[in-house]
Amino acid sequence: MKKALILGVTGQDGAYLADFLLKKNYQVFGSFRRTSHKLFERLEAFKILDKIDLVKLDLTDPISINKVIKNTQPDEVYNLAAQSFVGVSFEQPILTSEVTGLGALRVFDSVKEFSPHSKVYQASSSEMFGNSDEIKNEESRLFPASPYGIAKVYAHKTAQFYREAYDLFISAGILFNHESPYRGLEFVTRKITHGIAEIKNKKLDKIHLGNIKAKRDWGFAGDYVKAMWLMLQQDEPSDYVIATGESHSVEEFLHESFDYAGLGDWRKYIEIDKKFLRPYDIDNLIGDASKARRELGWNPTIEYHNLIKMMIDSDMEDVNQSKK
Ligand code: GDR
Repeated sequence: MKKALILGVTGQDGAYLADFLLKKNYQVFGSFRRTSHKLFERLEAFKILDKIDLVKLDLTDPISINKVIKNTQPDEVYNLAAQSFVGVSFEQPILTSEVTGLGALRVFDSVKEFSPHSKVYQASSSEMFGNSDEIKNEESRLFPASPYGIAKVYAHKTAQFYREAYDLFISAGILFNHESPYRGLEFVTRKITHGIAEIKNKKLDKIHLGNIKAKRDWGFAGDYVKAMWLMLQQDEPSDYVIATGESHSVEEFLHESFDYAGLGDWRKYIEIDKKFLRPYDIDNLIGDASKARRELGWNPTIEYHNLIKMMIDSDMEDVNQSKK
């Protein structure tokens, strides 16, 4: 039985990936960090909490990382742990660099010292590219536009360096935005779909948003975790862009979501609130996943329109259930 260690198993991607690997018969170790909010709700929703070997680990604490890597000796390590909210990174740039940037270095170094046979997946991000009109691929220039993006570039470059210098198998997936019914409520897609369900049920009057002109390449998280796994099944490590190849603005997302929910004109329900505007934002991101299609045989199965339907249907069901 293969052993996988998922760092950050309590997040959206952690839950989808754990479910995927359990179905492939892996023994799954999942790391979590002590926090005050509901930690395991996604794993409970997937009904896999009791199937995962939970281990306590904090990316700021190398002793905890070394202990877990040494004791588990995983075949595959997935580094999904991060301070992953771009907006927060402007307010907490040092914490973001510590966790998202240096945290990755600590993981790679721990693997080098204690489990060099492990194959490692590093969660790199489209946020590393910053602003420019070109469609991004693995060779595109990195010009990050947030403390989060800068920390991800540091981790990405460190992954490439450890791969070359120490001959480790480290692959980096440059993932564009990926959403699902399990997306955190602070991210814009889920904030909208969850807000719509609450508006329909008269629990909310308006959704407060920031820059609704921004465009993103939105895919389905369930498809994207499969790409992570495929990267570690190759003979050689590499970098891969994972994206759908089309982008839509937050405005378009609003239009389509409110339309599908039968609420009519979205403008009646949206208020722009300065609080949600970032000091600097990326206007548009589109990825070219040709390399992943060619080398991994990866393809997204759920596109934008169906993603919106899936998220709204799920949020409507949750709100209706909480009424019972
Ligand atoms: P992003 O996702 O920053 O692209 O990073 P997010 O959903 O937070 O923002 C997308 C775009 O929507 C605009 N926006 C708002 N965003 C939020 N969160 N809340 C709002 O109220 C709001 N109004 C407008 C943003 O300004 C932005 O332009 C995500 C994260 O998952 C990262 O961890 C990951 O690396 C990248 O995707 C790929």
